[in-house]
Amino acid sequence: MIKTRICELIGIDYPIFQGGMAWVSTGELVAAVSESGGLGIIGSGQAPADWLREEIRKVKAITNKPYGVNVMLMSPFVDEVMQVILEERVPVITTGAGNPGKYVPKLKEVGTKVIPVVASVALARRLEKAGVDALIAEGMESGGHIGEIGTLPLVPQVVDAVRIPVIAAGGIVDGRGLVAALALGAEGVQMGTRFMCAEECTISQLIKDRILKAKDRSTVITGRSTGHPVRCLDNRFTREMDQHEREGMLAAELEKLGIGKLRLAMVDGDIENGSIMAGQVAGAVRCIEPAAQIIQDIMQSAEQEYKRLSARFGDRRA
Ligand code: TUI
Repeated sequence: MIKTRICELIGIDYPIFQGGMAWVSTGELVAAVSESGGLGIIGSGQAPADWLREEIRKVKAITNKPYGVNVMLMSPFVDEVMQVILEERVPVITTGAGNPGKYVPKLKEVGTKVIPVVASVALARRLEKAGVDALIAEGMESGGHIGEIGTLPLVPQVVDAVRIPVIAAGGIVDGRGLVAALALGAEGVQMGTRFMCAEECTISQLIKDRILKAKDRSTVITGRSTGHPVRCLDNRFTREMDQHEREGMLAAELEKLGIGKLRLAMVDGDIENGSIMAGQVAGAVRCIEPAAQIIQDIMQSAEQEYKRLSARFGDRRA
């Protein structure tokens, strides 16, 4: 049985987080993941507070198990979203795209566990000092808004810099990834792209089909010149953005062209003009299956992989 400090800290059976994804991880998927023993996380993105409260209530109506909310710190509604989180006594929050330090004391007061996503050692150190409970070290293999360091170099450097538990994210899709993350010193994994293809995920079927068709080189990074690089599946939208960037379009104009494009992809299923944020593992997602099956498959194959490694390389005297 693979159990770590993170399982104990938040009361989950398996050290698997379903990454909070705007327009993707809504109440249905989150409840299914949490009910299966992982941690489902609502992606609040740039949604208003009322929307979030409804999704939280959906989850609470289906499961009594712990769940989380991801707060996108660049959202114009971030303060109202934090207020809903405090009022609804959300068990766990994760944060992305910024430094959540100023919210930590109030969240801790109501018992919400705070687990920020970091893409650098410097921010990891600062947030441990601010009192967060754990960290997610996310490499640039991830989908969506990304940092600059790959998961393999980032995770051990963050692990060595802090004492709180670290969860690895970016480029993880199966049991081999979980064992690799544990080898790097992480105590769990966060996965987004694979859960996009969970049966309970309510995104357009056209997006799920597009992920199943993806290959290893199907993702690209756009928006480097804006300071907010984003990884998505290659399509008409990314090619147009790329051309605008090469022609020197200003950051503000580029950002304007991105508005509404994530929803256009995930909800409306526009696979050419929408922004299909997904990680480099898109090429390794094989099928659409229930969230419970994804979690069982990861845990089973991780244990198998661990046994294979022990039999091949383990010291039998140990
Ligand atoms: O946040 C994410 N992934 C996201 S957010 C998102 S919505 C969006 N859409 C367009 C542009 C920007 C956002 C889609 N995907 N992942 C977590 C993450 N956080 N990755 C990288 C970071 C990060 C980056 C810089 C965290 C902190 C940071 O610096 C903060 C500081 O003050 O040092």
